[in-house]
Amino acid sequence: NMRPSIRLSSPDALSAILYGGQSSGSTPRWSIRAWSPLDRPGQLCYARCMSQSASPPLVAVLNGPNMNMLGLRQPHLYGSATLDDVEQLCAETADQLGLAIDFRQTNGEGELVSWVQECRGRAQGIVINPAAFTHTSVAILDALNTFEPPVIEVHISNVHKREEFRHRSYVSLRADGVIAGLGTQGYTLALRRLAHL
Ligand code: DHK
Repeated sequence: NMRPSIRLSSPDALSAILYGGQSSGSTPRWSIRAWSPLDRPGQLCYARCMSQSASPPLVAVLNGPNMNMLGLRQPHLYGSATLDDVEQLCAETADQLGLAIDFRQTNGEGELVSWVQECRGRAQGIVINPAAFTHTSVAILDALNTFEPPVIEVHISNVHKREEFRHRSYVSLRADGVIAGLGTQGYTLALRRLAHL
């Protein structure tokens, strides 16, 4: 039962192996398997293979107030990377994972609520850093509760190591996962998690 393999590279960072087997006649039977190089070795992602021809799953990466000041604001807490740097990091990671992202920032609570509502039926996941609204906004929690796919809450700083009022998160009542204190890497880890769900 010979199983020769041919490695193909495709433009969207997926690789594939063609398996050829001899059927009873002389016509080879071929099957194609694809996986993302970022997945654990040997893990085959048939779902991604199936979706190769369709558009990649969309993840919204939403940022709340003052995140536009990243790189300038309290660098001892938030680091020196700017929000543009974070967007680029997310875009690179999404590309590797076969995801598309819609990366946004707003200082307005209502706008963030509207963006979450717009994700319904459009995005397959949300990564959200609601910033200060995390600790105050029932409206953002309610909006997230209208969205069924996975939601990951991200905070650059470790909010639990900071003031008491930052220890409470309304968004955590909805989030499927919470990442805090891992710096801007938290965003890429959230994308990785969504790619596996
Ligand atoms: C960002 C903010 O702006 C704060 O209001 C949050 C969060 C923490 C962060 O760590 O990314 O309390």
